Amino acid sequence: MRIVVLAGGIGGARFLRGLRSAAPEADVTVIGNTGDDIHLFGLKVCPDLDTVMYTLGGGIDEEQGWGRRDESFRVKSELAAYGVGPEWFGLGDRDFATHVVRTQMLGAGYPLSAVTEALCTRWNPGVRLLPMSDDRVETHVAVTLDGERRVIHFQEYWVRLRASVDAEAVVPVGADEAKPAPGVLQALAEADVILLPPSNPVVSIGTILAVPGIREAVASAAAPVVGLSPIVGGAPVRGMADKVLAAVGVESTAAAVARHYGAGLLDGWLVDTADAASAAEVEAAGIRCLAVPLMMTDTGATAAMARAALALAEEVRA
Ligand code: FO1
Repeated sequence: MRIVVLAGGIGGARFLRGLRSAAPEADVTVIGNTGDDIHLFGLKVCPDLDTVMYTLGGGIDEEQGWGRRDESFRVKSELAAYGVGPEWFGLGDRDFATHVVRTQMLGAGYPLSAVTEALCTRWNPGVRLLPMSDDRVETHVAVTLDGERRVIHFQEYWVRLRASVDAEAVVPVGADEAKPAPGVLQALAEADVILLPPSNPVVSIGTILAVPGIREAVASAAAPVVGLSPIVGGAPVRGMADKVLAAVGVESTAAAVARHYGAGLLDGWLVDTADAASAAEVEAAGIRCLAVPLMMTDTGATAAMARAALALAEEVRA
């Protein structure tokens, strides 16, 4: 079975771990968000691709969900001693090596998709990890700080400000001109199932869908498309998705997120049992909806979510 998953960072990566456990024989292609990418200290950092790669490859810091396990921050403090920041972004020594290799290969002319494939030969994630695009796309967020309207990088909004101010607009800069990376459209066309994990619907999956051709390829794919709600009981399970949902005028409820994706994209939607009452509203929007536990507390619980998504895909295919 060929499964294609559109994934952001921590939520996407943990879901993929459950999926691999639920369907070990499946051929899984991951289309990763690169809108969170940032250039720091002359290096290209791809947080979501790395989070998927490290999580599936066994190198992730399990507790925080991003960055390397057993990490140290000597390079960062040496840079700070030179007055070179930003200090608010935690790049560790082990992680630095990944960005050095990536930047070196990009500088030598390799596209990000080839670089990602090369990095994955070390980590063996057990999936084919594709960036959504080889072209530069950067998510920016419009905010008002000290009475002044500013547009800042998504990482500054997320990490430095901890989404503490309203996101007035979210813009995937460069997405309009970006092309899907090699293999992306083909994987979607040949998929047996397409899954949208409980990743951020705006800045993760929304950014992937903003690359011209990808939304159309998902919507027109022969495969059933099933998503899992990142909102449980009216709040994001993790992160600050409510802030960026508000920026696009979407309420933070499981049903509102399903309607945001729409019946043109989604065939099936899983909500948490806490939101079982909203299933009728989702079905009224033309999307088959079931309520199952959606807390990724461990790989067993996450594998059960993946099995439920695959079963729903079979049901809507019939
Ligand atoms: N998240 C944080 O909350 N603080 C950090 O300092 C931080 C650093 C970081 C470095 C590399 C990396 O791959 C991810 C990192 N993240 C950090 C996670 C990242 O900001 C986001 O969670 C994602 O971009 C959203 O998916």
